[in-house]
Amino acid sequence: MALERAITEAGGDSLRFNAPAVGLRNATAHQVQAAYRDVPINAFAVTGAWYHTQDQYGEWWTAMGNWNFRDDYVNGSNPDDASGLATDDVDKNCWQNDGDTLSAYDYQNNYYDQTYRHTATVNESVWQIRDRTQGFVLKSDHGTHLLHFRRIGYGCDNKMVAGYHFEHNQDGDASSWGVSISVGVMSLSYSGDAGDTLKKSTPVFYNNPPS
Ligand SMILES: [Ca+2]
Ligand SMILES: [Ca+2]
Repeated sequence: MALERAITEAGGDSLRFNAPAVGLRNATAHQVQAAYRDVPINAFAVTGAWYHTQDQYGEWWTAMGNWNFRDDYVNGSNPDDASGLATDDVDKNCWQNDGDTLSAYDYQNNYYDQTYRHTATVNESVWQIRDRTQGFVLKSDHGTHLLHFRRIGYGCDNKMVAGYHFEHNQDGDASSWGVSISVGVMSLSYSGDAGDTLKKSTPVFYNNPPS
């Protein structure tokens, strides 16, 4: 708030500014600074899908979530971002959790390894992404989050549902967060200041088992 403080000291908040880049006219210094600080709604997008794999080693349904920042969005900072994938209706008589993975890349597809598993249950997977910038590049520009189920039996209807969630945050000081997640929603509780956050969720998505 250095700008606002300087303006207050120079004569108060009566000064008005135009900031067309963030859609503001005749705004106070405080409003302009807040608008530039917020994470823009189009900073990133999320998608989700199930895919099916079958080979000589077995058969799997995999829930997949993807996030992708605008290539020109370059702001990564504390706290860690959150990538969350949740499933439901997976009949464990036929399908066994077979692990989760997350892969992150910059916009030129260079792999970024500063990602950490936060929570893994039989139906859910949440990872932390240490979003950082280097040379005007966001190291975690995009990535893929997978949760695999391997067939262990027959006789189920094999219908499954999933939801994918991604929360970006920046310029906070919280050192950690806790999470609750379902296919419909993911909620983070930060240990301190979250900074500015933007969360996006896919609609719940279904697999398409052969009948
Ligand atoms: Ca991108
Ligand atoms: Ca962050």
